[in-house]
Amino acid sequence: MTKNWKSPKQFVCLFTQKAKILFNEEPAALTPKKVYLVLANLVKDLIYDDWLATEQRYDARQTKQVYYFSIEFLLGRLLDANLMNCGMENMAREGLKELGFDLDAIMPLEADPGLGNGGLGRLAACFIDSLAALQLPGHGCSIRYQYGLFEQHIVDGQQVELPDTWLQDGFPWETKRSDKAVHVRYGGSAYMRPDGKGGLECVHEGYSSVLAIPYDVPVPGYRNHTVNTLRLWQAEYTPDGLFGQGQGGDFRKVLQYRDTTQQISRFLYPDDSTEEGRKLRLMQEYFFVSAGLQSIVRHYRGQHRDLREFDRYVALHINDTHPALLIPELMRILMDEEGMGWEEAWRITVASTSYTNHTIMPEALERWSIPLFQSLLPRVYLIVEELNRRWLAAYRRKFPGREDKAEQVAILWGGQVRMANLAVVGSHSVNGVAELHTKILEESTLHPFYEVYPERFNNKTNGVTHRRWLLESNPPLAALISDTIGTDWIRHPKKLKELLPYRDDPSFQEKLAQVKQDRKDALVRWIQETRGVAVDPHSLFDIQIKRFHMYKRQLLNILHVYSLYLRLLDDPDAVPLPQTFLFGGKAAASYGEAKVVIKLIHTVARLIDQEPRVREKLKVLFLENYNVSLGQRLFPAADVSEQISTASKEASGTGNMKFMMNGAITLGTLDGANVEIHRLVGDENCVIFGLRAEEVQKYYREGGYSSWDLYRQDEEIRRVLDVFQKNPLFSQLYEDLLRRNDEYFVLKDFAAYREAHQEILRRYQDRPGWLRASAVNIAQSGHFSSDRTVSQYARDIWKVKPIRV
Ligand code: Z16
Repeated sequence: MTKNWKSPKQFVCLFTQKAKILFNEEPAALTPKKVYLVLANLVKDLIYDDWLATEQRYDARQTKQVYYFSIEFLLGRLLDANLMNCGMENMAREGLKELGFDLDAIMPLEADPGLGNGGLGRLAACFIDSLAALQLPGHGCSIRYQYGLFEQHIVDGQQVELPDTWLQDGFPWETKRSDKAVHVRYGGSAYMRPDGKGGLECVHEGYSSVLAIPYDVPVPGYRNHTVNTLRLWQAEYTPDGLFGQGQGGDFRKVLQYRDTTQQISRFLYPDDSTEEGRKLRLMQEYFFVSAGLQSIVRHYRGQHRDLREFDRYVALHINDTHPALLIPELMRILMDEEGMGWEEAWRITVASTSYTNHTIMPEALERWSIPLFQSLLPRVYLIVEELNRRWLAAYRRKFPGREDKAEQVAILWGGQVRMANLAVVGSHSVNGVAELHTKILEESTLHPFYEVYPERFNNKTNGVTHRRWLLESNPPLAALISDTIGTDWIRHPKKLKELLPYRDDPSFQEKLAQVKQDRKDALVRWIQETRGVAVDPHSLFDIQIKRFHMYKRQLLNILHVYSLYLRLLDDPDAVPLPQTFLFGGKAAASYGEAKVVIKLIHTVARLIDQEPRVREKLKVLFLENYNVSLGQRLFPAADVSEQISTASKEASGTGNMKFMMNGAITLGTLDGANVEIHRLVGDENCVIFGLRAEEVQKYYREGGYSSWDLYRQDEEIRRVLDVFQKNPLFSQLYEDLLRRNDEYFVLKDFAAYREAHQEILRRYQDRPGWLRASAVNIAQSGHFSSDRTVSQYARDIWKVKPIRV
């Protein structure tokens, strides 16, 4: 095996060999997809030696390692990223050229690994990239879903969900490790009995067991020989997994067991899905947590003698509450399998575990019905029950007579298991994902816990990997930056600040303008080729791409576009320059209102396209199936970044950071990390509008405002809402805004939003001013690299240090 490709010639030789091994074909006979597969396998060969060496080094140094548990890892394509990290992109390009292939035509053939649905999953992917880049010993742990979130098609302006068959042609980056399989138990019954030594022991019997098989994906650092691991677990049926009943001859039970088992790692469920699939989702959560922990403890046992030192060598992180069962599961392993007592096991569990909260939306805080939980996980339930008993007893001693408060902090209450409370009680660190979000956690959402454990709470503002979102997605901008300030910013993104002195430099501005135009032209060509739609590359590109959710207020955006349409009908000069409004994002299959907003966007788009007086000035385009690879085309082409959530609702946002890195100007509310973007770039370099978080929360406390009054007072709002007459479907939105009193303050913020857009147009017409703002945003975006975020987690929470390989 070779450490590196020394020349394009050697590449051609290795490629030819690999094509023979994999497909028994000459390179010239390969289909483009096979070219991708051969190349991916060659790149994996490059990584293998370092992968093994990294593991050996961690073991030899007995270093503390982090395991980041997340139910999603939204990786995006890996060929480009891996070539970049190995520094072999040019060699591959040259070599392929000699063989008659074009690397840029091959890369889009890779299916997007769709193991996530939005911000939380993409954050996890950025974090493992940064861990490896910083040479930190940290690994990901998740599920190998056979189908990702659905593939979104638009039919007649409406979202249609098709299965995302990302695994169909295989996933060349993974390695199956059957030898490391473990068993995960479900069902049966559990009870305590005397252990004959004066104590109690637990008996768990009649359970079924599922085989968990790890598939490992290498995570290479940026040209540093560190290769960490993302371990994805797949559920498999085992003939002897069905306790007792298989032999009894009830074959229907056996078949049913086999079906359920195979369902466990079949689908990724959208976060906000309804009843359907809830039980499977709970099975999934326990599945990867139990499998992951068992393999971690087994590895630990091979390295160290004393399990009481577990927390010195292992940090376990739970990304949102989905992996929170890690807490009772670690207790189970330490007590039932390792014979530890409750106190000692609890000390180790809390000392090892840390938790990140990603939302304050009450409906997104997970709760499980106790009967479901208990029947599926009887042993784990006993532990949660005991934990709840001890925790509430201690809490009541501290706040005697305050049952109102005890109710808020209980883990078991009202027939439900509350996962957020479990996560907070069982972790030594609880963090929010932006300053404002952490403040709201401390002051309201998790306030009763903050009173007891103020030292556990801390903020870690999100970040994104500038390697993927700038270096890989926007090569011309990366080249301009490197020509201007050198290449140090790639390893030290804070150094992007060295661009600040160039913000008014006419020659720099000229080049920056060219780069933006070049990325807009590329996007326009791609839209023309793949969607058959023409877009004016010289119009202002205003982009909102993210999951569809009412709090994110795509509705505000499209209603405003409709108001522009109405104004242009009256006065063709009402808008000073042509604008293109791009939308992208999926609505959860069960989220009716969000799907109606998608339909509304298409309706407005059609109205505009059919109106000659308007279509020269306005264009609305919904790009279907928004995913990581589409994002990589869109962020670089944006002039304006729409970040318009109802203040207090968006925990952080991370798209806002990707736009900023690519020189777009934020048009946003003071919500999530927008607050920090605004503080860094100042009023001159972003446009802020709307209610502040405190005002929103005050309204909520006082029962809201009257949207009817606003409707009566504001003529433009009245005219705009007549768009709802176009289709009876939209009556639901009308209900939301007026009869149900505009929960997300769409109408309340409308006038301020209109003003903000006018401000954007004024600024855009001042070219030097706009380019300066763009430069300042790029220069300040280094703060939002996930390298900064992950270093803070490593130092403050995980206590891990870099290890050179
Ligand atoms: C998710 O993507 C987020 C929160 C959540 O509770 C569940 C999911 Cl699947 C998002 C937040 O909405 C977003 O503000 C934040 O930037 C992102 O998580 C990463 O922290």
